[in-house]
Amino acid sequence: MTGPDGTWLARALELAARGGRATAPNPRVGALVVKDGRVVGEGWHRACGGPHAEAFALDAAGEAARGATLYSSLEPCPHEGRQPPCVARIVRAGVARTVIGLADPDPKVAGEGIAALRRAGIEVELAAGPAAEAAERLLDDYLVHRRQGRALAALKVAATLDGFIADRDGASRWVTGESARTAGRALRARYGAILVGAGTVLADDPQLRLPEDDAGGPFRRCVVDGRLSIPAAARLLAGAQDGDAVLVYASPDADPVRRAALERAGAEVVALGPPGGPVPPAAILRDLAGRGILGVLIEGGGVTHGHFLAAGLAARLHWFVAPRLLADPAARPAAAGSPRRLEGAWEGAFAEVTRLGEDLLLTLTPRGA
Ligand code: AOF
Ligand code: ZN
Repeated sequence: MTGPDGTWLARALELAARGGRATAPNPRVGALVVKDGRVVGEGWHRACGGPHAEAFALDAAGEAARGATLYSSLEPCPHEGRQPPCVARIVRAGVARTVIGLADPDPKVAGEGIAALRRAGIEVELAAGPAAEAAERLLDDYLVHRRQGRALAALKVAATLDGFIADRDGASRWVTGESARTAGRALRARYGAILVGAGTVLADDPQLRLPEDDAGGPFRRCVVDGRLSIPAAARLLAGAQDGDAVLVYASPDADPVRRAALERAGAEVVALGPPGGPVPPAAILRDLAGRGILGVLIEGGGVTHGHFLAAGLAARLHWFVAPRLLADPAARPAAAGSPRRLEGAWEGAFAEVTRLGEDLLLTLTPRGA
C-alpha cells in the first residue's frame, strides 16, 4: 500500500500505539477519518471497556464523515461486546470507504467485520505487504494471544560483552549504565506482566517497580518458583495490592506450609506442570493469557531465560550490552541451558540497534518470525 493510503494507515498505527498496555485484553487500535485529503477526526482505543478507536474518530468527525474514508489499524468489529459494534456505527455515519491494516483474528470478528461493511455497500481495502506487516508488528502480542491462547514472552537481559548478567558472587547491579537501566524500566510499562525466576528474587530481592511516569493499566508481577523457595518477606510481595496479587508459579507438589505463608504475604500461588518438574513455560503463558495479559517481560535470571528459549517461546529479546568483559567462567550467563552444538543454537535477527549512553540495546526477533 503506497501513496496517501499508506501514509494515513501509518498514522492509524501511530494512534493505536498510544493505547499502550491499558487496552488489554483488547487490541491497541487507531483510526482516522479523511475527507478531501484532510483529517477530520482521529481516535484510539484507550482502555478495555471504553469506546473503540472508530467511535472516537467518528465522533470527532461528526457530519464530515459522510462520504469520507475511514482508516483503521484493525478490522472494525461487527458484534456487540462491552461496546456497540463499530460496523453499524461506520454505516450510520455514511462512510464511503474503509482502509484496514489487519483482519481481526478474534473468533467473534474473523473477517465478518469486512464482509458486513461490504454488504452495506462500503468499499473496503485490506492492507498487504509492508503496511500489513507494520500492523502485525504493532499487535504481535494480541495475535499470539488470540491465535495461540498464550501471552507473548519477551526476554530482557542486561549483560556484559561476553554474555554474563552477574559476576561469580551474583553481583549484577552495575552491569549497564544509568540510561540503559532507565530504558529497562520503561520497557516494563509496555507489558502487562513481568516475570522473574526464584533465583533472582533470592539473589537480588527486586521490587520490580514500574517507571515513575507510568501511564497506568493492568500490570502483574510474577515469579517462577517450582519449590516455593522465596521468603514471605520478599520486597516484591510487600508491594502487592488487592486484585493484583503477585503470581507465584509452582509445582503441584510444592510444600503446602510454604504455600500458605506466601499466600498470607499476598501471593497467589498457581500450581502448574508435573510434580517435581520445572514449571513449563507454555503453561505459564497460557495461564497469563487466561488472565487477559497479552505480553510478559521476562527479566531473568539465566535459568528462566534458558527455559523460555529452549521451549521456542521467546518472541522478542531486549538485550542490553555493556562494553565490559568479565572473562570468568564462573560468572552467571544471560541464558543457561543444556549442552548443544552450534546447529542447535537459538537463531535471531537484529530488529533494532540503539545506543544508550555507553551501552547498546539490541532488539531481536526469532529468525523466520
Ligand atoms: C474495533 N475497534 O478499537 C477495538 C476492537 O468488548 P469490546 O466491545 O471492547 O470488544 C472487544 C473486541 O473488539 C476485541 O476482542 C477485538 O476483537 C475488538 N477490538 N475492535 O473495531 C477497537 N479495540
Ligand atoms: Zn469495534
